[in-house]
Amino acid sequence: AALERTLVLLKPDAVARGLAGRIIQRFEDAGLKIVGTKMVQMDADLAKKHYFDLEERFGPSVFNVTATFMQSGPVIALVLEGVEAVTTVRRLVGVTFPNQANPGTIRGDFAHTSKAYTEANHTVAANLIHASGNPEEAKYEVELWFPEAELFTYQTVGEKFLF
Ligand code: YYY
Repeated sequence: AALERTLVLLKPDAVARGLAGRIIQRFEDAGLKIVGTKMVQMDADLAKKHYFDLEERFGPSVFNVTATFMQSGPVIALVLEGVEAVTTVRRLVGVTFPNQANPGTIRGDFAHTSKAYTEANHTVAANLIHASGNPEEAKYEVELWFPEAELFTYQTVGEKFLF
């Protein structure tokens, strides 16, 4: 079981709805460690780099509306560290479309519809959260969002006193 880092974004809907604290609480409760965080207004360039494969996966309208949605307000970016952090975070987040996400997941509990933001005839899932899909994606995304100087090494109380 490997120690991993993963990128999480609290999307504009999560920030605007005042859910940041409660969502971050879930990650902390699960034992994940925050090793970087900041608030960011995304621009088109960052949206393109972050979602570089979305257009080829789903077509230009999915990419365009997602990029527009992601720039509609500030996001809160986090790098979380933990044992198998990438899959652990994905399980806490739930599947892409909130109306299919299980109860107990962030998307299942805090969003009930995937139809929240429509543009150019495509409706994007305003699904509160982005989380890296696999370790390669996590490496790319952590490097894209956080220079080394913005990532921190420290011991949690558990690491200091319990393990
Ligand atoms: O990793 P995850 O966010 O669950 O989904 P991805 O397949 O990476 O797609 C990224 C993002 O694009 C998704 O969160 C919503 C949006 N999207 C969409 O609105 N409609 C689709 N059919 C596919 C993706």
